[in-house]
Amino acid sequence: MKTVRLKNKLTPGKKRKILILGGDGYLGWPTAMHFSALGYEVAIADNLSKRLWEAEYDAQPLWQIPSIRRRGQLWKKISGKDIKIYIGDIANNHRFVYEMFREFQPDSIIHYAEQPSAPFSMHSREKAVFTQHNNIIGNLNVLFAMQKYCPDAHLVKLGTMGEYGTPNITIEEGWLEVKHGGRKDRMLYPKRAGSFYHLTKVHDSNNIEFAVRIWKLRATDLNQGVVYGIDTPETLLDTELMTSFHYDEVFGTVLNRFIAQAVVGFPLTVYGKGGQKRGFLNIKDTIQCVELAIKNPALPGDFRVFNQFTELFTVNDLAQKVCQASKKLGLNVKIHAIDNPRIEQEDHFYKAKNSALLSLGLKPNFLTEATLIVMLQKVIAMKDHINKSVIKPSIRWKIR
Ligand code: USQ
Repeated sequence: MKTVRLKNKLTPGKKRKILILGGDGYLGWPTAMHFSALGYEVAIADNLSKRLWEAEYDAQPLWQIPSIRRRGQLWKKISGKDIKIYIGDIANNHRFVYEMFREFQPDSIIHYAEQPSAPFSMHSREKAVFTQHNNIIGNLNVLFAMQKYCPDAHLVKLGTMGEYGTPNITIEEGWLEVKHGGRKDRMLYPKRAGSFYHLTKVHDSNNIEFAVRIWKLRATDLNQGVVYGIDTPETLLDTELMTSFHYDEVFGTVLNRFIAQAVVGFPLTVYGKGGQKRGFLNIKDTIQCVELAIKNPALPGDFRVFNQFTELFTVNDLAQKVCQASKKLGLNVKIHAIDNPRIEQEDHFYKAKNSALLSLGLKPNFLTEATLIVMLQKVIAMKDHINKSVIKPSIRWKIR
C-alpha cells in the first residue's frame, strides 16, 4: 500500500487544518472534538438537516442535543480550543462549498455530510431521489471545490460496507485483481448495494475514483460497517457534549436499537431469519480509523479504500449478546423474529477483509459484555424518554 507518513506531532505555529463536513452528526461531532483535542485547527460544516429529518419522523435522539453553536461554545470553555462553524448546504449551494474551501484552505477533509439511513431512502420515490441528489451532488461539489482551491488536500470520505452487498466471494478492500481472456487488470470491486442510500455511496466512490485519476487528488474511502456505541473520550467530558443516540427504525442502527428495546421491554426486533451478517465497530474505533487515515494520507492520484469494521456478527448473534448482558442487570429480554421489512439475504456467505487499518495500527475496542452493560446502564438512566412508538419498523423495501 502506498502511504506517506506525515509528522504526527504538530510543528509549533503551524496547525494542520481539518474540515469536517457533517460536523453536527453522530460521528461528526465526536470527530471534531477529537481532532481539536489533538491540536488540529478544526472547522465543521453542517446544514442541520438531520435535525429536520428527525422532527419529520418524530425520531429525536434519546438525549437532547444542544445546538451546534452551544456545543462549540461549551467545547471552547472546557478545552480552550475553537471549532469554526460553517452553516450551509453542500449539495444545493456549491458557492457555499467553494467559499468555505477558499477561506479555510483545509489540509484534510473528512466528509460525513450525507443522508445516512437506508430505510429513509426506501420510504418513497421522493426520499430516494432526495437521498441520491443530496449525497451524490454534495460529494461532487466537494470534489470540484478541492480541485479548485486545495488540490493537495486529502479527502477522507465515509463510505459503507453496504456498497458491496453480500456477495458469494470474499470482499476485498475496494479493488479486485481480475484475470479475463488471458489478461489481468485491477478494477474497483463489483458492488451490489442493498438500498438507494447504500447506492449513493457506490456512486460517490466511482466519482471520487474518477476525480482522483484525472485531477491527481488524494482520497481515502472508508467503507464502514454498522457503528454502535455512545461514548468517546471527549463526549464523556460533559453531558452536553454527548453525541446523538438513535433507536428508532429510521436512524437507529441495529445494536443501538436492541439496547433501547431491551431497556423498555420491547422484544428485540430481529428481521426475518436474523442470519444477516455485517461488519461492526465501536464509535471509538470510527474515530481511531479516521485519525489513522488522516495521519497516513493517500498519495496524489491514489484512491485508497479501507474496509472499516472490527468484527463480524449476525443479527441473531447480537440479539443473543444483548439478552445475556441484560440478564446481568435483571432485565428479562425476549427476541421476536418479525417479518423482514427489507429485501436482503437472511442466511448467506460473508467474508470481508479488513487488514489495511489494522496494519496502520488500529487497536480494536471489541464488543464485550462489559461494553454492552455500560450501554444498557446509560440507556436505563433515560428509560422514561424512550418513545416506544418509533421502534416497530413500518418502512418496507417493496413499495406497493
Ligand atoms: N436489522 C434487524 N433489526 C432491526 C434493525 C436492523 O434485524 O431492528 C437488520 C437489518 O435488516 C440489516 C442489519 O440489521 O440486515 C443492519 O441494519 P442497520 O439498520 O443496523 O444498518 P444499515 O441499514 O445497513 O445501515 C447502517 C447505517 C448506515 C451505514 C451502514 C453500514 O445506518 O449509515 O452505512 O450501517 S453497513 O451495514 O455495513 O453498510
